[in-house]
Amino acid sequence: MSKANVKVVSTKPYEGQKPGTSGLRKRVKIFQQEHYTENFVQAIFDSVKPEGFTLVVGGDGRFFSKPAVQKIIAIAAANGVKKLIIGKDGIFSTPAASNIIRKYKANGGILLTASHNPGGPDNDFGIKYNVSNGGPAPENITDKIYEKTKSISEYKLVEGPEVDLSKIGSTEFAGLAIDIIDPVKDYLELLESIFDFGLIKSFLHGPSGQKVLFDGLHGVTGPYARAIFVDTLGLPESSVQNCVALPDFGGGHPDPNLTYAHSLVEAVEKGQIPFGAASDGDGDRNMIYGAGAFVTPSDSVAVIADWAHVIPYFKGGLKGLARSMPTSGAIDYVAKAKNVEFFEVPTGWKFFGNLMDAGRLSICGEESFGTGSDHIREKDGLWAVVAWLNILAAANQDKPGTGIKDILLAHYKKYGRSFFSRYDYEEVSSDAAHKMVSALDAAIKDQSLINQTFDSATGEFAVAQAFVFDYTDPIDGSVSRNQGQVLRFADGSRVVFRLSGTGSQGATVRLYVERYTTDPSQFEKDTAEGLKGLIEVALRISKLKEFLGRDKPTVIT
Ligand code: VG1
Ligand code: CO
Repeated sequence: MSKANVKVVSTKPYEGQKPGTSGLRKRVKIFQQEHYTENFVQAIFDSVKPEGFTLVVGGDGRFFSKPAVQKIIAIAAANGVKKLIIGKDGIFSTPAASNIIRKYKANGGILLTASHNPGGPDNDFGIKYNVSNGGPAPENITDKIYEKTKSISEYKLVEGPEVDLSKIGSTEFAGLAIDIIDPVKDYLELLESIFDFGLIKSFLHGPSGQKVLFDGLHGVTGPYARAIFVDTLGLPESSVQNCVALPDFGGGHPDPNLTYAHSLVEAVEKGQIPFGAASDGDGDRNMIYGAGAFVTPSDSVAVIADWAHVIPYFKGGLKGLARSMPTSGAIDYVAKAKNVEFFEVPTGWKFFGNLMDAGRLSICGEESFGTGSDHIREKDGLWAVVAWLNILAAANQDKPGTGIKDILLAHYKKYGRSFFSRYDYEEVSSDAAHKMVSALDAAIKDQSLINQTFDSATGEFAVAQAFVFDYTDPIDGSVSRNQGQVLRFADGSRVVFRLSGTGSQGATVRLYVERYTTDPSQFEKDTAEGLKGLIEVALRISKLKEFLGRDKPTVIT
């Protein structure tokens, strides 16, 4: 491409282009401001120096994706990128994009998603940079990008006709090679290489086969789910619902939990469907939910780790297990029993990548409905769903009729049960949230809570430890501070306070509560009942209601 084609555009920095837990997420209207998107893309390029790079581009197809892809093409061409691999119509689920980066040895990728945040002209858009291992850029890179956004004065682009994203094949734009590819094919091949599809198929079509329902919540997983459940596993069309991907997710909140995935919950309960599942807007989250049996994400990853030997990909054994800090300790017990390394990392999938690259981590998860393994470097919703089907298929070989609940109860019997719940207080004032955090910080600093006993409806809780979670990456030694405030109680229960890093407006306070028990009479109890007293105590210690002026959380998961 001749330099003459490159147009240099003057611009001014926008405030607040700091990537959060998983990329930059803002309202679409913010991204639509003149130069806003271009500034951020140029800041990425100024940070990673993409001359000669092959980059993967695609996302969950939400509103504003297509214009964003065209902008990226024009800016990439001017910044010396060699090739872009783009999903047809600009589509890649987040796990599929991670796989494409790895499989085609790309230098990185730009993912266009705000994940489970609602989409459409009045909702959210997002841009995330992933590196060559297929995972989200680590903090040293996102910090650099943010610094660049604060001083940017110009960006470069090449003007040219829009690239037709709907045609699979190779093309070019001002010397930049472009491959438009099928977003589903490579991902399906990947899952087929991991799981025992033959076993799953014979189970589902056999005498103890269970009805399956997957809900795509109108997110990006629709076409992927159809390829897996209908085309490959031969299930009827009725085994998938809301699987037409829509740019506004049908006006819904594409987050697979008991509150937002009510379309799944209702259908499962109404039809008494033994195996139900859902995924989020960009396909990296999952919820496993059968009639009368909800699997908490913290339990889900522990069960998958415990049953890993039935999944062909893990036949060689497990390298290590991990969870994010606020996630319950259920998986810790599995790691101990299997005698493998265990890691506790800060919230956000980017922290698992180094451990996987170093060959020390096989399976990991987050309480926020994220589960995955080292087959890619993002959490993977459909991977978790098929993992559960693989486990059920194997369990039914031994004992026909085994369902989700039987697997959970057997797990509790073997390892004990961790009750876990998260309360989210969304879009509260940043000021109020920071005041609450400061008050907790002060109490942690002077250790005044230690040995204090708090009464509750379900007994006493004595504070044993109070600390701020800081993390040192065991591979590269990088340090991430202030990753949440933790209170540990004498009976092993735990409460964590953390500010969200994915919200697009105001602040979101998360309260995580966990209580472990080996008492079999509690294994079938309701989570809310099991945690009642502890939640009361957490609210009292933090004075959360007074600080935030909220009587009830926005969402309970
Ligand atoms: C939330 C979750 C976190 C997850 C992140 C991205 O972050 O708590 O566990 O990794 O979302 O998930 P935060 O900072 O808001 O708590 V997704 O599906 O948005 O890529
Ligand atoms: Co997501």
